[in-house]
Amino acid sequence: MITQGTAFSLEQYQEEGYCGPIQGFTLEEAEQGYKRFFEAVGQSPFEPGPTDANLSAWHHDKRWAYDLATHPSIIKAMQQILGDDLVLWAMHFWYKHPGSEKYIPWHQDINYWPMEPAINATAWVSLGWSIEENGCLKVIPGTHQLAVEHVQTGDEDSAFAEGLSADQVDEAKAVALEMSPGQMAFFNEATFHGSGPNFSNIPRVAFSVRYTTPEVKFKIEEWSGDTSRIKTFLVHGEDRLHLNDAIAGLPPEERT
Ligand SMILES: O=C(O)CCC(=O)C(=O)O
Repeated sequence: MITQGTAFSLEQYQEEGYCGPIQGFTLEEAEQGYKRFFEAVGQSPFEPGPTDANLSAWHHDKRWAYDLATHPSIIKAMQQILGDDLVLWAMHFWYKHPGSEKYIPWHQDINYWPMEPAINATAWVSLGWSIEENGCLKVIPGTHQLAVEHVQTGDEDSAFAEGLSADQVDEAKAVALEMSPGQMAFFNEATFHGSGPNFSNIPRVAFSVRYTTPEVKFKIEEWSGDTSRIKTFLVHGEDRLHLNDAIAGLPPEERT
């Protein structure tokens, strides 16, 4: 069910490991981001289809993506969660074209990330409609306290090779975060989350951004994925520790 979107609640985030949907962006901002997304993958929003484009780290060189990633409503909530010193370290667009059979298996993000200590807050922003039929984001409240081993999914429709095994996940407790354009949700590095295929004719266009604090060191040499996706941008406050200077990024200046 699409709801109005409440205010960010730190209490809910801390107790349940997530908070949302919240009306973070205006409808105009979301529509602009939606259009920019399709422009960037070379498609018309009226004829959305599969894409082979790399959907990660667009904020490194596209100013509009950087502006989405550092939107004031995201920063405001991140300040409550993480404090004043904020480091943006990753961004990914999550796109499911109409009829896409791919699903995101239940997982905990921290399983894939070598960061120490494990401190992360993710903002997941819906630029279009996210509903059950097009595979909206789902979370399982309270799972953010758990550390669970991941297994091979062995399923070609799974977007990830590793996920949580079915016996670890109580799907009856899952909350489907249906969202209208501009709504967003926050969750932490351990919260169980995933999403189903897109059985509808409505594309699901969203992005997530990952924030941490300067005390976290990225062990980039242990990363098995594409390390060029990881750069640290100090977007608020100060970095007194300089643990990640080797992978520090600068905001793109051009409005591309
Ligand atoms: O968009 C989705 O369905 C999954 C998103 C996700 O796994 C994430 O943001 O960490």
